Amino acid sequence: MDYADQQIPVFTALNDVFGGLVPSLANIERWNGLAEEFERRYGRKPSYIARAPGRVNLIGEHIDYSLFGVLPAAVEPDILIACGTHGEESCTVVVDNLHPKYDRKIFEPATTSVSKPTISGDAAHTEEWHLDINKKELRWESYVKAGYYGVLERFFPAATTLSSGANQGPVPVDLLVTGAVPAGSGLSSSAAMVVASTLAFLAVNGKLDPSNVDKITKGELVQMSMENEKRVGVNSGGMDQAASVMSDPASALYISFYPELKASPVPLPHGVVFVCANSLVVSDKAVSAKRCYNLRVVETLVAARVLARSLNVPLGAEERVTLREVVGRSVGEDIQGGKVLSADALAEALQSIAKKLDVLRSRDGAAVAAGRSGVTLEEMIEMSGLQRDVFQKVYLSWIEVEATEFELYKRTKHVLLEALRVLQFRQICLDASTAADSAGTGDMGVYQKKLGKLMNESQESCAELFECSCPELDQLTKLARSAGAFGSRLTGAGWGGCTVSIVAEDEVDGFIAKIKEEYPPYKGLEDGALKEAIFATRPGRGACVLKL
Ligand code: NG1
Repeated sequence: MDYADQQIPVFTALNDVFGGLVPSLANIERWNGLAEEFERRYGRKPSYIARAPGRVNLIGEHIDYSLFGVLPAAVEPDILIACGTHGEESCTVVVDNLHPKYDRKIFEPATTSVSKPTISGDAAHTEEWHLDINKKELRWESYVKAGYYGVLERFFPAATTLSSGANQGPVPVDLLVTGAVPAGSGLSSSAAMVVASTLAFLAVNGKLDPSNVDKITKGELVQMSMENEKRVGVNSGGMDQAASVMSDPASALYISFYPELKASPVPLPHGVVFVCANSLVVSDKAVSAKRCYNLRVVETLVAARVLARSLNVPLGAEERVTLREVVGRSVGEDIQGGKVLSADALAEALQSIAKKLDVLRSRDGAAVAAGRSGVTLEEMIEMSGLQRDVFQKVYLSWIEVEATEFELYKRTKHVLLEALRVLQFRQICLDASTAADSAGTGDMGVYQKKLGKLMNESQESCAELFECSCPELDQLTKLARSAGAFGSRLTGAGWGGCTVSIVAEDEVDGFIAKIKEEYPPYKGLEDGALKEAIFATRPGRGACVLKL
C-alpha cells in the first residue's frame, strides 16, 4: 500500500509513538510536561496530543510546485499540540504556546455569505467559514487558524452546519502548543504547525475515532494541510506536508506529485549521516513571498507555457500548465490513457529539453548585450501568446508578486536539472542498497561521494540559477565541504535557514566541532542554542496523534 492510502496513526501509549521503544527521559518529560501544563492552564486534562515533525529536504529544491518529485526525510524536532474541548456552547478556540514569546490567542470561526457567479450569469450565495488570517504579518496563530479551516470545510460545511444547529457544529477547543522546529530555518516549522494543528482539530472533533466512517487518509491530510497553508499566503508545493505526514524511520521519502501524490521509502546508504546547520539568517517566507517564493511560482508557471508553445505541446486556452506536464506531454505521456513516464524516460526527456531553453531568454538586444536573461512583464505576456487580460487572470490574479524582470530561463534550467538530480540521487541510493545486500556494506564510499556531488551541484544551481541562496548559506556550505562533508546544500526554500550536509558517520563529531569553530555567527552561542543550530539527524517517523 502506498503511504498516501494509509490511515493516520492514533496511539494510546507513548511507547507506540516511538515505534514500540521506551522514549528517552527528555521525551517523556516533554510529552508529560505538556499535558500537565495544559491541565494547569485550562483546569482539565487534554484529550489528545497531536505531533508533526519538521523535515529536511535532501535534494529537489523548488521543484515540487512544478510537480517534480523530491526527496526529503522527517527530522526528530517536531511540534506538539495538546488539545481538549470545554463545555461552552460557542465554538471558541483558545490557543496558548509554552514559549513565552507567543501570547495567548482566542478566536472563533464566523461564517460569511459569499456570492459567486453561476453559468447563467446570476450570482449564487453560499455560506463560507471565515477565520481572520493576517497575511501581511507573520502571526503565530495564523498557522493554527489555517489548520482549522480545512477541518471546518471538510467536516462542517458552513451552510449545513448553520441549519442543523449548534450540536452538529465544531466543538469549542483549548490548545497548548510546544515547538522544537526552529521557525524560519528551512526545516519546515510552518508545515509542522499546520499539520499538527489540522490533526488536533480533527482529533478533538472526533474525526479520527475508530467509529468515524469518514476517516481521512495520510494522502488526504497532506492535501488538506497544503490547502490550509496556502491560506497563510504561501503557495507551497506539498513537499513539507507530505514529508511531515508520511515519513518512516530509517529511510528518506521519494515523493512524487504527478499524476497523483505518492510516496515511497528510499533507503540511505550505510555509513552516512545528514547534518543540519542553521545559517541563523531567518527567512521570513510569508512576508517576502511576493519577491521570492511566490514570484518563483509565477516564473516557473509562465515558463512552462512558453516552453510548451515552443515544443508544440497542446495546451488548454487558459490552462495553468506545469513544467512536469509539459515535459511529459512533449514526449507523448498520456495520463488519461494510463501512459505515465517511467523514471528513465522522464530523465531522458529532462536531459533533452534542458538543451532547448533558449526560447525563455530575453530577446531584447540591450538586455542580451548586458548579459541579462530576464524578461519584462510586457515581454513575458507576448511570449505567453495570451491576451493581457487572460494572462492577468491565469498567472497574476490569484497571487501577489513584485518584480521588474522575470527570470524564466534561469528558473527553468534549475528546475529541470534539479528534477534530474533527484532521480539520480534516488537511483544511487537504490544501487547502494542492492550492493549492500549482495556484497555487504564494506564499500559504500563511491555511493556516498556521488550523492555528495549531486548535493553540491544542487547548491550551485540554487545559488546561480534559482537565486534562493544568500551569502551566509554559501559560506556555510563551503565550510562544510572543507570540514569533510561529501556534499552540502541549502535545504528548504532558502534565502536563509538551514543547510544539509552528507557526512561520514564516524567523522560527524569532528565535523560538527569544526563548523562550530569556523562559522562566525556560531561564535558566542550558548550550548543549548548551538545544539539547536547544528545537529546530526536520521530520518524520523511522520505525524501521529496520542489519545490520552
Ligand atoms: P520551506 O523551507 O519549508 O519554506 C518551501 C515550500 C516547499 C518547497 C520548498 C523549496 C512551503 C510550506 N514549503 O519550504 O513546498 O517548495 O520551499 O523546495 O511553502
